[in-house]
Amino acid sequence: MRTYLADEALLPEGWARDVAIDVDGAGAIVAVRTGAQAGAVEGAERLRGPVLPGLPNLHSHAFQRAMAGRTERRGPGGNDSFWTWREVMYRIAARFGPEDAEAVAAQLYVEMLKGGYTAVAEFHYLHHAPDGRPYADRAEMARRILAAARRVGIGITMLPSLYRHGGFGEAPPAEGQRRFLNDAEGVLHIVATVQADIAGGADARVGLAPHSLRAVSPALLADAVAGMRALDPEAPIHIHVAEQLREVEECLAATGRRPVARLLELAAPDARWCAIHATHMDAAETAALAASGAVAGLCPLTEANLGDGLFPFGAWRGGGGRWGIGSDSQVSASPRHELRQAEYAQRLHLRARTLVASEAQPSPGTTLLLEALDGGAQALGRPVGAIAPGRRADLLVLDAADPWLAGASGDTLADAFVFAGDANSVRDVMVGGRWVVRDGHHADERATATAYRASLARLFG
Ligand code: NGQ
Ligand code: ZN
Repeated sequence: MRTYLADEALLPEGWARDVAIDVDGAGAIVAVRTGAQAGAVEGAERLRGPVLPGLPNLHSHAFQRAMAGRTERRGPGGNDSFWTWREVMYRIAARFGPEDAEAVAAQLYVEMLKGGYTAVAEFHYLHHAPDGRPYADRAEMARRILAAARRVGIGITMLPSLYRHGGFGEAPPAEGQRRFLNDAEGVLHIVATVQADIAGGADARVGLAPHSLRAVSPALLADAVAGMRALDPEAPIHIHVAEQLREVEECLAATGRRPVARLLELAAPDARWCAIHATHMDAAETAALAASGAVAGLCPLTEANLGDGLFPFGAWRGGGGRWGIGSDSQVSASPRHELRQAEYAQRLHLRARTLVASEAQPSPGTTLLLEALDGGAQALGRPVGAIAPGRRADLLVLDAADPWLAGASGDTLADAFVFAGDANSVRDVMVGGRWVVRDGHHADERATATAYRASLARLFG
């Protein structure tokens, strides 16, 4: 058992001073006390700045880190959109080998840790060899990503993705999608393999990700979810839904329902579900999905980058909807910038400020952090996202010497952290009771970056 002392820390009920955090040998928080006097706890380690829970990243496609900044050019003829971006993404995805998958994920996960994400949900669909044939070990690619996460020390919820069709109505998959394809049995084999690898480890979990209502038929969705439930009744299930208007139109044409309405009718999502994006919902869909207890997986910077549209944040939160943030296409590995964008998108749209704050909690920074921690932890299906007994000891120590945070504490500090500055103010990062970032550096960052550069040379050389 170790005890850590923080001058101030963000607890589930808000900021507290002189916080003592007891962590057991397995990396779980066992007790939290406030008003603890310095020196009163024998052998305690003093944390070197304000402390936040590490943030859960609820949506990542790790390989897309290699594409960040390389998909911005105007294509022939212009008219660039999500769909032309996706073509570019498929061409790059086609080049990845297992070694690249691992090297790119390791680099990304180091960056995430340094930015303040201590756990990630990896929505993994790059399963097979470039010709579409499964590797000798069908779970090869998933295991490479899991290996990267373990090596650099980030918590992970591995979500093998089920992809079968190229569009609504069981359209045949396109050439660029062949590496993604499985039937229910194929994806559940990957799930079971990862589950055995993890075998009760506290910093990893496995769930399932039916890719989207475009990529799975209703029967396949039902089969795969039932199979997942047989392996783990509480496992998280994530699905992309209603990200683009074209998707809404195609879903309406094929099924007579909008995508979120269709998801509600087919799958009856509950608190074990995470609806990724859920950008385009009408008022009834928003109310019903929020009331289901499912988490909305917002990826604000990616959604801006891809021109997706605007999530109905006010109505969602008004309906008690839970939400969290994901880095998705990896244009940023910084949770504070995702949170900032979540609020800024609404400010631009509504021409108003402090939109998530309330009379009871006037700080948007604290509100955004607490809600994203809560929803993120729920979506990852792991006991993270809070400094509280029973949770993993996933902690961020901010840099008290960063001028952007000078003189700020409590809610003001949260507001400064989310809304001001560009530097990374995260100093030390602990995952499951182990320090993985110290003074802004990860012990493996050089080796990881070298392997990443070698991979990029292979992919783009
Ligand atoms: C993905 N990404 O699976 O990587 C998707 C694009 C699709 C985002 N939606 C592919 N941001 O949705 O068909
Ligand atoms: Zn995605």
